[in-house]
Amino acid sequence: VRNFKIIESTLREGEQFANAYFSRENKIKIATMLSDFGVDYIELTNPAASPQSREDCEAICKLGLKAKILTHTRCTMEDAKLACDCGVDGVDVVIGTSQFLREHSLGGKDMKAITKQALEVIEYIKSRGCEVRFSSEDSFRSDLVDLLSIYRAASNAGVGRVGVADTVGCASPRQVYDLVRTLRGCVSTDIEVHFHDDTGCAVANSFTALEAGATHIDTSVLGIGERNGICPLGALMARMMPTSRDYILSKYKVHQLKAIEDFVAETVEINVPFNNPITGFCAFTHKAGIHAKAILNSPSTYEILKPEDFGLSRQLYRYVHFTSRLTGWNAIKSRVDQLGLKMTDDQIKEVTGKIKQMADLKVMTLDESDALIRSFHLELQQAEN
Ligand code: HCA
Ligand code: CU
Repeated sequence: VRNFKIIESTLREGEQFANAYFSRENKIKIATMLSDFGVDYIELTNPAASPQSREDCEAICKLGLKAKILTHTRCTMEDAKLACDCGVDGVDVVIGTSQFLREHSLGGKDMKAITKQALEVIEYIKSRGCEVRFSSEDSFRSDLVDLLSIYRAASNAGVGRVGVADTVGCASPRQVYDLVRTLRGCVSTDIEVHFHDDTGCAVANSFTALEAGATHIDTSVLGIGERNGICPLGALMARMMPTSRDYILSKYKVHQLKAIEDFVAETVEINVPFNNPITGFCAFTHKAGIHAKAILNSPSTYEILKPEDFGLSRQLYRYVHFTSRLTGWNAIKSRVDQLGLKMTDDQIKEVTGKIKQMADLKVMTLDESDALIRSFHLELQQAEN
């Protein structure tokens, strides 16, 4: 899988995250960082949302970033007009197609009325010289015939991309594969996908969509978005590395990922999750004796990702865990070396035994384990003299 594009929606979907409040200054900083990182598109909140949203959208369009600027609107003429007036490169329009949304959000509109409305809006945006993407909302709970018909109509009307959105996060990877594959056979436009993470499948679904022929993936930094969010940018990078490392490294400055995540986390007042791919605090920490031993010989034994690829130094990350009942003597041997002490293998095994005994009784810190090693070493020296 390669040649896909990223539509980075931290400044749209991400603004729908419960904790998100982005000042103009922070929006500009995030957009600039993302553009430098290499994302292809940056999607901004609908300018119709508020006067500030509109002014911020205009300001970001004027920055002249490398990434193309999109905004995201309802499928109405008023929204479309306002969006085009802001100077965006493209407009992502979306309209509900599932029974749920047509009944509860769109006042009972039928597919015929929805299609007619969509075609008018598409025609208008094109006439303004902007790119246009047409997406259904809640695609996976929509009728397949309805979906394919409206995508076909949008494609005939000349949209550049059609979008599939798992608005409620219900889709499984296999369903995603089937729908995207089917759609791939029906339209010749690009295909964008947008996956919510309610059931933990957003990254897998994004990857599977690419395998099925999708061309554009929606992400946000740390996955922030409505409810528990969408496919995270960093996790997608991680997912692509084993299969497309050269492509990813040639296109995206992945060593900037940590700085971007840290900045967004700070802005929306959250911590980077402990189990975050790549940047979680223990993403490259090895604990069990067997793991630590092998890692010390060769990291690739138990690591599919290289921290160095992401500009993360081994020193910064607690690479081997030295202080638990699972710690093996090879790990302690490397710690003894790091501390600049000299011991025989038998002595190291003995002190490892002491660490394990202590770790059975309490949670040990690195300092405590180091102290234990040092006092053991001191006793050895005293015994010698
Ligand atoms: C929503 C809209 C959306 C749109 C996705 C898209 C969704 O907030 O409900 O236009 O690609 O998840 O359906 O984010
Ligand atoms: Cu969404």
